[in-house]
Formats: sequence, C-alpha cells, structure tokens
Amino acid sequence: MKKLFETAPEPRKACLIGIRDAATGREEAESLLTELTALARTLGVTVLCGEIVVVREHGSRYGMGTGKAEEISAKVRELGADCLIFDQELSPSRQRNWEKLTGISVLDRQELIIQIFSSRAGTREAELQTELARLRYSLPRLSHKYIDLSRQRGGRYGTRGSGETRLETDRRLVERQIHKLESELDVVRRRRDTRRKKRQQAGILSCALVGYTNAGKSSLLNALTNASVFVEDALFATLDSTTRRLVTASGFSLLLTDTVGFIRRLPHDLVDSFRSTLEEVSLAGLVIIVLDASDPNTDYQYRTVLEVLGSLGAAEKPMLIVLNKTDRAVAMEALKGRYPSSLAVSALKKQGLDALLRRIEEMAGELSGHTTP
Ligand SMILES: Nc1nc2c(ncn2[C@@H]2O[C@H](COP(=O)(O)OP(=O)(O)OP(=O)(O)O)[C@@H](O)[C@H]2O)c(=O)[nH]1
Ligand SMILES: [Mg+2]
Repeated sequence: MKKLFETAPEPRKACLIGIRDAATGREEAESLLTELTALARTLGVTVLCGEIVVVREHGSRYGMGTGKAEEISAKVRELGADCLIFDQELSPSRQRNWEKLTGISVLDRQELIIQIFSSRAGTREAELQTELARLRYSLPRLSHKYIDLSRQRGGRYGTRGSGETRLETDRRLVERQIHKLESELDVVRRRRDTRRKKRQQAGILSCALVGYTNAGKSSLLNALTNASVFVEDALFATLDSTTRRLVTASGFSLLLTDTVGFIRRLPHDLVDSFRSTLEEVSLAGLVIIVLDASDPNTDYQYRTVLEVLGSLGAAEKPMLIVLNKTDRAVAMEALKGRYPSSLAVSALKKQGLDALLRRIEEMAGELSGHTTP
C-alpha cells in the first residue's frame, strides 16, 4: 500500500532508552528493555546501546532532568546513532523536544510496534488495519514532522510558513484517508460477521487461541488441526486470524481460531484498528491462553494477556491456560504451582495435546447451553 506519510527515514543504528520510575521496578525495566531490543532487531535495526534511566521526577521537557537528557544526547552523537528509541510512550511535544536536542529521529515503543506491523502485514485486512493505526498515530505528530523535522533535515519541505500551509492540507488528507480506510474495513468486517453468524448457527463451540507474541499460538493451531499457518521465531508473525474446525477422537467438533499476538504496552491505536480481527476473541465461547513456559517472563505474559482481554471486554470469558514449549522449560514445577489449573503441552513435539482436547471437551460440556454468544 502506498504510504501517505513516511514518518522518518528508516532507522538503522539506534540507542534505546528504558525508564525506571515509581511505576516500573528494576526487573521490569530490564525485561522491557530486552524486549525493546528484540523489537528493534525485528526491524533490522542495529542496537548500539541500551540504557535504563532512573527517573524520580518526570521533567516536562524531556520526561527526565535536562542534565541527563543532554548526557544522552552527547552519547548518541558520539556513537553515531541515527535514531533514539524510547520504551515509554512519548507525547508529540516531548518527541519534538528530543529531536531538537539530538538532531536525530526519535521513536517510541508504540511507533516501533506499528512499523513492525506495517512491515509484516500480508493480507488486505491486516494492511488496512495497520495503515489505519499508523495514520491515527501520525495525525497529532504531523506538525512536528513537517515543521521542525523539515527544517532539521535540510528544509525538505521549505520554510516554516510553507510548512504550516502544507500541514493543513496534509492533516485534511490524512483525515480523509482515515475515513476511507475505516469504510473499507467496515466492508471487511461485515463479511467477517456473516461468516461468524454461519458458524454460530452451526452451534459449534468456538475457541480462540490468545497469548503473547511468539508464545506458539500458530504452532498449536497447526499441531491440533494439521493447518499450515505461518510459524516463525519472530515477533508478530501472525497478524490475521485463521479458523479451523477440529473433530476430537470422541467425535466432538469445535472451531479453533489463531489470533494476532499481544505485547506489553501494545499501542492503543493498533488495538483499536485490529478490533475486527480481535472480535474473534470477544465472541469466542472459550479463550485458550497460550503462555511460553520457556520464557522467564511467563508471568508478565499472563498479566499482559489479561489486560488486553480486559480492554476487549473479554475478561469474563471462560478461560483455559496452556503452558507451551514445555520441551525446553526449566522451571515447570514452579509454573505448575503458579498456574494450578493449566495444561502443559509442547506444540513442537506434539506432547500433551490429547489431554488438552479432553479438557476442552470437559469445559464445553460445562458450558453447554451458552457455548457461543
Ligand atoms: N521448543 C519449542 N518451540 C516452539 C513450541 N511451539 C512453538 N515453538 C516455536 O516458537 C516460535 C514461535 O511460534 P509461533 O507459533 O509462530 O508463535 P505465535 O504465538 O503464533 O507468534 P505470533 O504470531 O508472533 O504472535 C517458533 O519458532 C516455533 O517453532 C514448542 O512447543 N517448543
Ligand atoms: Mg502466530
């Protein structure tokens, strides 16, 4: 899809900044920074440095003290970085202040994730949803991209005056494009609704596989149904939902849907845009939460999944927790202790799948009468 606005030149060499404050402890800040590194690498960015800044008072200009901000600015210049990436969401004005200070492009985690989605969207629906999120994210930042950056980057768009005139035109263009995408998505959504209604009429239990990105949702769908959904050791391999019908050994039928993965601090623009895909989750009769048992952050994964489910209005759904990748998990006993009603499986080695299907059947029995909304 043709991009109306390129946010910034493709970053290649980045410095990453994590923030430790009253709301984010040391361990969490470190694991977020590790994750931010993985996100940056997914886009092919070379990470030159990563630093956690302890912030006691969020100064309004940079979100930290001016002295610390200047120190970071000197460091990125010395290292030759062409991009600074913050783990925390930056307001448009803070982003502008940082770009003025450093002279390089400044992104936040949100923009990084949106860029990954853009680079991975493989179907028309995923493309539409991603582009919508990108435009919504860029709308409040247009002034900054067109006035300040144009001057910084060699006056690509002329003087301040012409920048402002252009800004108005561009804002209208973006708004028009947003409306166009919304109505295109509406058509897609209606088609999806028709398909869903047909399934509901068939009275079959629909189960949605949800979980953190890379937890193994697609692998599990493939292992259970012999489907061939794309699986990759990368973040956000799946951006579309795929539904397969499954018949168990005892003849019980159910529908299993693979969905887009979640991540901590998932951009709200993306959650909004992906609402039609994610509706598969809010309309499912049973939500199967897939956790990566080999990841030291299993608990964060679980919390994030619950948060996103909450924002989708699906927090009260019947749920089943599946601990996947048990073939390479090191602390299974402790995990089983923390998730006592979970089931342990390995999608890769096809272990624990029969027990999983039996549990689903049991739950379906308990739910019968109100299996699908
Ligand atoms: N060792 C091991 N690896 C697994 C298992 N299940 C999945 N994987 C691997 O984990 C990686 C991610 O698997 P996917 O199935 O793509 O994960 P996903 O949850 O669909 O990820 P997204 O689509 O990015 O949200 C792949 O490299 C899989 O081969 C498992 O049981 N054991
Ligand atoms: Mg997947």
